[in-house]
Amino acid sequence: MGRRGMKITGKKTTSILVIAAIVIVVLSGLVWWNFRSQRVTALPPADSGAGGTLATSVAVNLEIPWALDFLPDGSLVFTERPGRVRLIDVREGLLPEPLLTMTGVAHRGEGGLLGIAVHPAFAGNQFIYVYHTYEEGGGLLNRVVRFKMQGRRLVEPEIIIGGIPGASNHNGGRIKFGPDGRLYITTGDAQVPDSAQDPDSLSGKILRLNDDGTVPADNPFPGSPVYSSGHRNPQGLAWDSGGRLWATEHGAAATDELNLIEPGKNYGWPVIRGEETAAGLEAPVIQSGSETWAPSGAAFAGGSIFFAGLRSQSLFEAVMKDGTVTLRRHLERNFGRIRAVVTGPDTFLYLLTSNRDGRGVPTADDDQIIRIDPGKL
Ligand SMILES: [Ca+2]
Repeated sequence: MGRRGMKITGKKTTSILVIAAIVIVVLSGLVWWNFRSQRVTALPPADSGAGGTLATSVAVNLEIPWALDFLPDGSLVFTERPGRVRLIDVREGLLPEPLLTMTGVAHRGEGGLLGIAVHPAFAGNQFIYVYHTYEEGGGLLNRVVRFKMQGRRLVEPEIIIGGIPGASNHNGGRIKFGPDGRLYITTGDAQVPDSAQDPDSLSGKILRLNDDGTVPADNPFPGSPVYSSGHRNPQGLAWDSGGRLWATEHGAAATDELNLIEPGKNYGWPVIRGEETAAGLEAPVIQSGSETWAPSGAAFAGGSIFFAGLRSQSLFEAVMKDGTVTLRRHLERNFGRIRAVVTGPDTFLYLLTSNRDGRGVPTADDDQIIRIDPGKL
């Protein structure tokens, strides 16, 4: 019937059909091109490193990015220390408007808007957690706040834990969900070294909480959020394939540390440092001796713990093999100060530079998020 009908209606219908077909083809092409170009400006495809590209810039002209995490669709959320939470949409790229410009952030010294963590069940609850410094009663404190992502905004702030001692330096600030679904939080000694040894103080600790801020029943000290103590200024957390927790820590004038964290243990600050040991105190697995790494964020990938180096302007890799740990150093002075390293869902490493934090020498593109192919290091 159709073929016969077309013959009957003649040339006019044929012309309309041809024009319609051309319009459809052109529109499809535009949609495809637009989609493709958006993907290119967003996250470079995972195979773009083929042929020798070690590093790809994912975002430029940022202001002191401190932490990042991934949403289930592969988009990235990250903090900028002055108080912004921003989104790199997997299709549209870096959005000019922040998801949130936080009020009440005390951006002083090393403090400000620091850690960020996406809830493991984000697809169901849309929860995103941040750690930030704030001012109260003339002093500085830190807290973790949970938001709900609604469209392209973060709404309904809920304080998960507050009153963590703060200072212009030594605020800790890394937050991450562990494989056990608990939220782990690093806190600094807030420039009061002895507080790291005080079991009743939240400073100089790694804390462990349920996602609503309550204390898990299986924490090492009943009723306390304290998971480990004796830390000076830990800023990196990563779990290896065996579920073991590793943490990086800024030492005093060098003696930076990589520690294997076990519940209830005391990591020694300020009683021991460097190679020193003492009964009841844990020595680091590796430490920097007279060198300064200034280690911050950490990530596990390919059997190694990677960690970012600020003063050292390097990406470190603690290679774990046959029960020994060997340190390798990568990208020295390639990108300046490195604040964090995160393993992406594509198994690439994502680095955050920190060249605009007042201690670096920024280039025209700084600060940046850079994707690294770990297979090419
Ligand atoms: Ca220590």
